[in-house]
Amino acid sequence: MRASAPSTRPCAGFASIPQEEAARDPDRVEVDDQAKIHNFHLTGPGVEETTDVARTGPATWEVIFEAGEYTFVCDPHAGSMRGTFTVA
Ligand SMILES: [Cu+2]
Repeated sequence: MRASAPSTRPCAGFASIPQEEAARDPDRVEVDDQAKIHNFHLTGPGVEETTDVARTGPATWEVIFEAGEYTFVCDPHAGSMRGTFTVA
């Protein structure tokens, strides 16, 4: 079988993926949940991760942060245990 040189025309399925986005490595978020009455719930552009309220111990998430505002909250105590940060 003879291989041909790749076309310079982009393949339709990949044409919309920006080069810099395709090459990005995920960030690692490490959570150490030390109580059975709390959790850690992180949401924002492209991210939806949470620990279980009744479970304790470490959790590691691989996420790709995008520009925008992210919120972290303890769901049972969302009125007081919460915060935000912005990814520029
Ligand atoms: Cu809590």
